[in-house]
Amino acid sequence: MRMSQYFLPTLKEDPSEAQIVSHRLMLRAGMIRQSSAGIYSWLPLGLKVLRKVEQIVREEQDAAGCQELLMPTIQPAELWQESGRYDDYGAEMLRIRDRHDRDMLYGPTNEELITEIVRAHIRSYKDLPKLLYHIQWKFRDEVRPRFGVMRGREFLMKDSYSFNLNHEGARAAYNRMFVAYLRTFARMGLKAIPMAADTGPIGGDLSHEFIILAETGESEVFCHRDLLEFDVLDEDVDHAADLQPVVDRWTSLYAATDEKHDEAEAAKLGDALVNARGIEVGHIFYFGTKYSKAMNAAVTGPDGEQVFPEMGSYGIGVSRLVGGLIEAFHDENGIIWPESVAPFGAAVIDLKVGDVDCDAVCDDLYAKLRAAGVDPLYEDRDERAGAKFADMDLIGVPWQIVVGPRGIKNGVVEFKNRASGEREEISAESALARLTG
Ligand code: 5CA
Repeated sequence: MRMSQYFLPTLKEDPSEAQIVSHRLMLRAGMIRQSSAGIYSWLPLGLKVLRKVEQIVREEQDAAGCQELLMPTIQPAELWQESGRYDDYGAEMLRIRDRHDRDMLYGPTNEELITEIVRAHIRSYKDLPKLLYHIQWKFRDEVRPRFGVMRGREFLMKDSYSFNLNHEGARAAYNRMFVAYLRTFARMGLKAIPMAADTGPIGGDLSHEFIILAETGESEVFCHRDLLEFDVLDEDVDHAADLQPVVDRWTSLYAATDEKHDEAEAAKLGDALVNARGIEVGHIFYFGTKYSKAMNAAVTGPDGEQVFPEMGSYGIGVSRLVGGLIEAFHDENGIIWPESVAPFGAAVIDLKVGDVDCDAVCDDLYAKLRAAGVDPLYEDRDERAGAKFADMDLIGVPWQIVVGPRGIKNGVVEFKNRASGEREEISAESALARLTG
């Protein structure tokens, strides 16, 4: 992408409405634009990151044997009346009436809709287990939408639903999602810690929130210091195997959100107790037959009897993760994207646009990086060097190749790493080789 043509409305000044760094940087980097309280448009740069995050989530769901489908955002009220949640959900639910006076709603979650689909199509125990997910916009009329995409009213969620014949099967599905979540967040460079959590309006008695630690997090959390050192990517994960040992390892040390915090238990940790603030990026629930019974979604069991599938649901805040990533990765100059979610793989910065030699080196680098699939951003605007550096640091592309007339005379470009700030003078060919392996 050429900067001269890119729709990237960056801001020089800090927007006054933003209270936390991720919100401030998302506005300054031209990633989002608020349309009304807690509702945002995703501009090209923001959307690129959102899609990268979404793709990692999708790959790990697929790897765990979860099948993608897509349910609508607008749902009929009847299904929620069947489950009993139409009234329970309260003012957070956006209720709509269509032209035929039918009560509809903008889905805050999808337990009812997925149960209706399974009820219609799955009649026999032979068709279980099933693990299904979608990535779809949700609406919750939050009392206090704030912190940009962190607590929005409209937000993108990945939600999965498991249907099993018995408790053991349901627990295996829960474990699969537990491990898929650890892998998902780790691939984004995030340290997400599973913590015992409350179930709220979703229900059930087994639940974990996945929390990344950040000063601006909305939840107060408590955990054993050693959990911060665990790394799931070190482990060989086979989703077909029994994952209980992996889950046991991750839940062997104390970790709880505020609501589940047990002072006496925590006191036993002494100095090893971390009391911090955290951002909930995922939440998984096991709630047995709560919805299958209420909605009469029975299957025929092996002996012809009626069995209500055991269910769980598993959410990831896809749009919230974009803010969470910035909370975890930034400095005073802007965002520092981990490579796995970076909007562009590298930037080529032409310091003297119009200079035949600079333009030729940059054009060549840009073409070769594109051909190699690096997805480069080409800073080809006729701007001051200072402004170019500031914008590039702000939007956080992991690698920058700076091309100027002085370097070209010596046969070198500057190769800069955004995260470490380290700069090296190397040939354009070496820079290319570094990025294309
Ligand atoms: N049905 C279950 C699991 S699919 C469910 O809805 N769980 S949830 O309420 O915990 O939401 C799942 C995830 O969505 C949360 O962990 C959080 O990361 C994200 N989320 C929830 N509310 C918001 C919000 N207002 N803005 C942004 N993300 C949100």
